[in-house]
Amino acid sequence: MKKIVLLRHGESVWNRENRFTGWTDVDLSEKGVAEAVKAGETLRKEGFHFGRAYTSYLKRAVKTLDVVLDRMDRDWIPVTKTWRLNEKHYGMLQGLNKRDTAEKYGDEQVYVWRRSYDVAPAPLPEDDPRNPRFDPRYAGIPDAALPRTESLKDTVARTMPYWECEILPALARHDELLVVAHGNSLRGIIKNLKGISDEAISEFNLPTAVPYVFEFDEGLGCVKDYFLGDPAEIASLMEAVANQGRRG
Ligand code: DG2
Repeated sequence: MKKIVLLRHGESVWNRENRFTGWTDVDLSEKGVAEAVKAGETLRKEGFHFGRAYTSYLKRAVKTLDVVLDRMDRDWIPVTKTWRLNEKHYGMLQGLNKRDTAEKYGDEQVYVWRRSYDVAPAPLPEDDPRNPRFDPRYAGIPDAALPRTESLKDTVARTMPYWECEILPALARHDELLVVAHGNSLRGIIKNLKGISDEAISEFNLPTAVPYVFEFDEGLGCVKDYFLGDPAEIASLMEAVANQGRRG
């Protein structure tokens, strides 16, 4: 059976501080590194032998992938980095504390910004130094493709062509692939893989560094999916992610 494992990066410094991150390039926290170690060891014990891996341009994902491959003694496999796997761009929310934002605008508004399918937060102004057009790593990308904010729908519009044209076809050459990315860029991919509705995806939260395995048949149809880990612990981690945007 062909398999693709999706992995959200380990806890970042801004996850720890409960701040909207998006395209901000923050590092892993110590706990995040430990989570990545645990994910790598789990994948090794479960007998995975990835032939290729994919990640974003953001260091919390890149470093998680490095740690995972180190624990699996597979540092040598080809790795492709792409901006298309970057996190949803959170626009003007980037940097704000999620709970403070809920205190100011209310739980419902923050839920809409975090989990609605087609509502995007206010965009970064053109002259904002955080605007991706000023970041040299995105220099080769047409300006019109670079977001100043995104809804999940916008994120899906840039991730799925990459999934369909690059990642899925690589299953013809490799039995197992690893994709290390972000809470929302992965939620969009999972929505498409499982045929989850625009409404139902709002209730799906992805915990950090818990491997999520998808199995594919010969026609590359997705036939089975499951997390690696204790279901009760994973459910509680998912609930904790949901609560990050609620008043205390
Ligand atoms: C988080 C997701 O992204 O946040 O951008 O703040 O996965 O890169 O840590 P990640 C962010 P929520 O949508 O869960 O608030």
